[in-house]
Order: sequence, then C-alpha cells, then structure tokens
Amino acid sequence: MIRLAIQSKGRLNEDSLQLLKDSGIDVDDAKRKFIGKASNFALEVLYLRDDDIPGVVADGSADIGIVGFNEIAETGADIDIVRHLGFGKCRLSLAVPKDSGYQALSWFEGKSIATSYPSVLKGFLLNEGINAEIREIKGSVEIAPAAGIADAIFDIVSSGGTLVSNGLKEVCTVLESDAVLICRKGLEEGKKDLLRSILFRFDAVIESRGKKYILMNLPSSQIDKALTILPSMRSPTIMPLAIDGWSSVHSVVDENSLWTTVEDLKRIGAEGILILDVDKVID
Ligand code: PRT
Ligand code: ZN
Repeated sequence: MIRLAIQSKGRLNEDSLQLLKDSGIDVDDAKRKFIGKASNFALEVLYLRDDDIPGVVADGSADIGIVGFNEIAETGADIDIVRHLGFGKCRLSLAVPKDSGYQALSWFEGKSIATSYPSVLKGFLLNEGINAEIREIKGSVEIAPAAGIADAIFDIVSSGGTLVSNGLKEVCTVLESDAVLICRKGLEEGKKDLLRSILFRFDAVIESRGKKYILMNLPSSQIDKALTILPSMRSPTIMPLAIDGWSSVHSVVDENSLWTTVEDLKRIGAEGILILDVDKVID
C-alpha cells in the first residue's frame, strides 16, 4: 500500500482526481473524508490542505503527494520531485499599483511588499540585492496596496484578472509553477514498485494530453509533401488504399497546430480527414 496526499478542495483537487481516474485508479471523491482508498489499486489517499502536503510527505505520514511547485519552493521541504504534471499552471510575480511609475526592479528599494510566500520573496530580493520589507499576510494579498498595508504585492498570478481588477500590474515573474508529484526520501522497495506503476500510468495520460490522432486519404504522389507537414512520434503510418494511386496516412499531431496542419494537408489534396482523441500514449 502506498499513501498519496492530495488537496481536499481547491484548485488542484479536481485535476488530481481526474489524473487518477484517467490512470485507471478509482478513488472516491471524499470531500468530507480525511482518508480514502482506491478500489482497484494498492493506494490510500489523504485529503489535505495544500499547505500541509509538503510537510506530510517529508515526515513520512504520506509517501507521495500532488501539490503546487510554489508550495515546495516556499516550504523548502526535503522531498524529491518526481514529475511536473502540467496542470495548475501559475506564476509567482511581483505586482505594483498601475500608476506607480514603476520602471525597474530598483523601484522596490525601501518599499514594503505583502505576500503569502515570504521565503521565495526573501530569496529573490537577496539575490537581486534589493532591501525591501516583507509583510506576510495569509489571504487577499491583492488588496494590500489599496488598503495601505503595503506598497506592492508578491502573489500567485494565473490569468492576471485579479491584479487588473485591483488596479495592479505585474512587473516581474519570479517563479513558474505547476502541480508536481512529490515523493518522500528513502521509499521502501515495495512502495517504489507501486510508485513506478503509478508513474507509468501518469506518463501515458500526460503524454496523450493535447494530442490528436489524424487519418486521411491522400494521392500517393503527395506523400513526400505530407511527410514534411506531419510530425509524428516516429513517422506517419502510410498504407495503400484499394484504389490505385491513393494512400491512407495516419499520424499524431499536437492540438495547438492541428488546424494549420489540416489546412496544409487539404492544400496538397488530402480527403476524408478524420481527427480522433488520443486516450493514452505509451512510449
Ligand atoms: O484550502 P487550501 O489551503 O488547500 O487551498 P488554497 O486556497 O491555499 O489554494 P488554492 O486552491 O487557491 O490553490 C492551490 C494551488 O493551485 C496553488 O498553490 C497553485 O499551485 C495553484 N494555482 C493555479 C493557483 C492559481 N492557479 C491561482 N490563480 N492558486 C491561486 N490562484 C489565485 C491567485 O492568487 C489569484 O488571487 O487565484 C486568483 C485568481 O488568479 P487570476 O490571475 O487568474 O486572476
Ligand atoms: Zn493553502
């Protein structure tokens, strides 16, 4: 049995549970429970506040955990980062009132900065040689300048909408973050096997995200051109059709470039283009 700590509620809860589900691990979404068990895998799930996850994994109360990289950076917990999971993307940034006349980092000299991430901020200021006062506050950091609590803030930003609606502008990104899978040091062999099995599944799910399977009919004379348009994990699969002079071409493409790829393929004579979801990718 291996014990995984995830956020009980909040921004990472749903995506963490979805990743387990997509990996074929069934756990009950026990919002009000503290501990749950997978019905088809030797896994226990601890539902915790995100702030507590690094410490609980470091002290061995849980073996592995899913938490924002920002929390690891702040707590400095003695754990191993096993994978960046690609969801919960955000950044820790400095922001100032939009009419502050900010031009360069030296603006912060002698100023006060409100944050829930004092440790990351302290490291950054030290590195930049800036003397500023750090005011630690737990929540609603973005109202600090308007409330006269601090001159600026250092906080999590995602879309940036919260900053704008509080009359602030982002001036410096200090740390990029996403959810990470963490592991305690010195995991026993049996648990390492379970972790390897979980990772194998997570990787297949993560690898498939943002990918589409595309298949089409193409005049065989155009295959050389198609090969320059289509990236694939190795190379596209090409099979002759029953009609002479035509081939069926299959490939995996990135969702971001899907439509430009389709347009390019149409231009060289592709027909009957099918686009399918990719469920898992196993290298
Ligand atoms: O209750 P618990 O302590 O577990 O949760 P929490 O309230 O401390 O954390 P929660 O659920 O808000 O966030 C959990 C994790 O999600 C964070 O540690 C980050 O790793 C990640 N994450 C991703 C974010 C955001 N995006 C985000 N936008 N965490 C917080 N925010 C805040 C941001 O500070 C701002 O105030 O959401 C607000 C909206 O952001 P904008 O820029 O989109 O407007
Ligand atoms: Zn928290």
